[in-house]
Parts: sequence; structure tokens; C-alpha cells
Amino acid sequence: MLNLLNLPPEASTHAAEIDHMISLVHWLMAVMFVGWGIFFVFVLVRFRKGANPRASYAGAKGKISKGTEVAVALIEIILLVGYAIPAWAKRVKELPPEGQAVVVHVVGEQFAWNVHYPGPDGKFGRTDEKLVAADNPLGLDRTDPNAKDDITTINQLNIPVDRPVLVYLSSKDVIHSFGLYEMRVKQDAIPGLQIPVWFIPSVTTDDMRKQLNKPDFDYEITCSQLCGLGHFRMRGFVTVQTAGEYQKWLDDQEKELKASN
Ligand SMILES: [Cu+2]
Repeated sequence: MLNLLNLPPEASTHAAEIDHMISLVHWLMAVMFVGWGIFFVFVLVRFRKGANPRASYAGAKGKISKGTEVAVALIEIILLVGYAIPAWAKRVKELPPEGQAVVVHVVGEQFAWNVHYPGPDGKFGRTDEKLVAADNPLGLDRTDPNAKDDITTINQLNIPVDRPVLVYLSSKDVIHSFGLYEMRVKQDAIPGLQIPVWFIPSVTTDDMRKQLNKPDFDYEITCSQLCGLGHFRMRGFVTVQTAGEYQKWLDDQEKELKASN
């Protein structure tokens, strides 16, 4: 089924589980589509006017229809209780401990993704909407001691492979949706709320390029919620790196920040 669905490659530890669920739901839909289709044709023939000049007011008497309805309901309950609810509990309700995870803030706006790293001190600096300007889209208060080393990027999220990444999502204007297809991550970004979403990337960008044999492949952040006229160009990139490469990237950002001060 998954081959037929032609889903993007899997690049997070929970992706296979999500795909398994998608596959099961599609199998159920496929069986029901074919089943109901056959039943529809059967009914057209069986109850044609020529064979039934007078309508029957009693309705169907067979047990098959009730049996199928119960079976479909049971399968749906199994999918919900056995797969969807446990997956939700594990994926959404439980967060990785912040000490182990890479924590970033991502703020959507029309039409870009602002990324905020806490810097070497691990503390996010204060942000204030009054400070928002063209060169400070996050409204970061650089006079705050915690903000001095904070790294910010636009449309570029660098993360290390095989470590939990905990993203706190919010939005400056309208509802956006943070979609990382290869990671099987999708979460709305809502103004006034800070919503956590987490995953463990399992394949670096370089390895994925080799795997797909596409040297210019990049993981993307897609806005998955129609958010305005520029929605189509609200597109960011995710670079999944080895621990060493990621540390080097952070150091480079830090150097750049110091140089600009
Ligand atoms: Cu958007």
C-alpha cells in the first residue's frame, strides 16, 4: 500500500509508525470503496423497476448489511483505540526532557519562518513585539543578558541527527502550519500560543541526498495552512547534520554574531 501511496522518504524515528497507520487506514478505505461499489451495482440490478413493479415497504431483511456495518465500526474502533490514541499519547502528550533535546523557537509570519536558538547559555532571550523591525523580525531584546548569544535565522533550521528536537511553535499574524514531510511532522502555528512539537531526525541531509541520488535535495519546512497571498512562497529549509557539523554551524553563527556587534 505504501508503495502505491508514494509518500516522501522517511527521515525521523517515528515516521514508520505514522506510515503504518496511514497504510492501515488506506487499506480499510480501499476495501470499503470496492465493497460499496460492488454493492451499489448489485442494488441497481437487483431492485430494477422491471423486476420490482411494486416497491417493498418492508426494506432489507438480510443479516449481511448489519454484519458489515458492525465489522466496519469495529475496525474503525481498533484503528482509533489501538493505533491513533496511543500514537497521540506518545507523540504529542509526552515531550523529551529539555536537557537532552535541542530546543528551538519557530515563529511563523506572512510569509517566512523565523528560527530562534538560545545560544551557548541555553537560555532564550526576551522578545518583545514592540521591538519587531525589518532587521529584527523576532523582536529580540539584545539588551537582555540571555539574548546576547541568541542565534536567529530566517527560513533555515539546522538540527543534529539522532537527537530529539523540540520546537516551540508560534505565529506573529495568522495561523500557519509547520510541515516537515520527511519527518512526518505537522503542527499548526497559532498567534498567542506556543505549541511544542518534537521529533528525532534519523537521516542527515547528506545521507538523504545519497539515498535519493539527488545532490540538490533539501528537507523543507512547508506552510501547510493557506495563510495569505504569499502562502506558496512560505518555504524554509531544514539541514540535518552530524553532531560535529551542527556544533561547527553553531560556532560559525556565534562568530558571525560577535563580528556584527
Ligand atoms: Cu503560512
